[in-house]
Amino acid sequence: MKKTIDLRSDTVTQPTPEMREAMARAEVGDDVYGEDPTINRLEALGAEMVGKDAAVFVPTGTMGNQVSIMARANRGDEIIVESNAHIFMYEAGGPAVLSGVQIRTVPGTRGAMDPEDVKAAIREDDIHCPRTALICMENTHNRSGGCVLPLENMRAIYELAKAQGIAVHLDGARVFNAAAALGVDVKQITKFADSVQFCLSKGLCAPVGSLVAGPKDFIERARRARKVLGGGMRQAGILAAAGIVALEKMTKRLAEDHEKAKRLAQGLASVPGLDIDMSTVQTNMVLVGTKGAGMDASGFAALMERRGVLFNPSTKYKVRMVTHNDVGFDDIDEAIRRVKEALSA
Ligand code: TLP
Repeated sequence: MKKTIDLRSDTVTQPTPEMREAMARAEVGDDVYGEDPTINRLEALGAEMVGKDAAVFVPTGTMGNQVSIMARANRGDEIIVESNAHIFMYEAGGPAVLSGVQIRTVPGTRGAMDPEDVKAAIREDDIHCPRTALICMENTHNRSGGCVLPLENMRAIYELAKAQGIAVHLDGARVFNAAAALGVDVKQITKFADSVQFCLSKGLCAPVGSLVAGPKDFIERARRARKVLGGGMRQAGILAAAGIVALEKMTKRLAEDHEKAKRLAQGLASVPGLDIDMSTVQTNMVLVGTKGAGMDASGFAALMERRGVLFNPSTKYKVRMVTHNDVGFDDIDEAIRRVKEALSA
């Protein structure tokens, strides 16, 4: 049996042995009473790492984004989001369902909105118009293939939002990948947002969980919103214990996943028919165009699934491959070999 090489997402990562040990030993309590010492430790650590006053532990990145919107917006408000953002594309209409807000999209270049476009999208104070309650950015940007938002772009958007008294939220599901790619402390990124959601369960390998961090009063509202959504967990310190390992240890190894993505991209770029824009291979994702190989993305994914290499279509003619802790450099070489074999057959 050939080994399956799973490049569908970094969400498929298994918790590390150190995480499992920490989970088994975790001291726990009822977190709805604020009595889980391990969750309290994770929240304090997470807040400190991203330079915010407080944090709240949530089960998923989606819930993290949604409670952030709920804590900022009133019904009938509008939020500004990049047109390919996860919040707009993949959260099942959550902002409309949960917060009663409408989304105003602004196009991006590799996820980065033009500050002039953002400025133009902010509503006037007019009885006819919705109120602009929040501006969201996403770093790294998933649908552009894990591209990193330039810090200057984030700064410009943050400053114009501040000038108008509008809050900024960062969907930082993979913000530690962005920090690793830029070679900066993550605070250099999160300082351009009032709140940030970051995932422990993706490249950082925890089985479950995200943190939302921001000012104290905002986190109190987010905690209440989490309760509304049924996300008030009890002895979830078992999960937070893995999250602590994720933050303390796994944030330091992400550059290795980026090296694997580069190696994968370089290997596949030489395969006739496949098309890769190397300048977008900045973190742990590779977008591969399939049109030249006479296949659409789902055809290519199905072909390779039969050969034990898993990845997902991203658009009609592009697949997304994601590197992570559970694929080694040898797996990357093997995946390239299997693709070459499949396309020459
Ligand atoms: N992304 C998943 C899928 O939902 C697409 C993936 O495999 O990449 N923000 C961003 C930028 C994300 O990429 C994701 C997950 C989330 C939020 C949501 O996190 P979860 O899956 O924990 O709800």
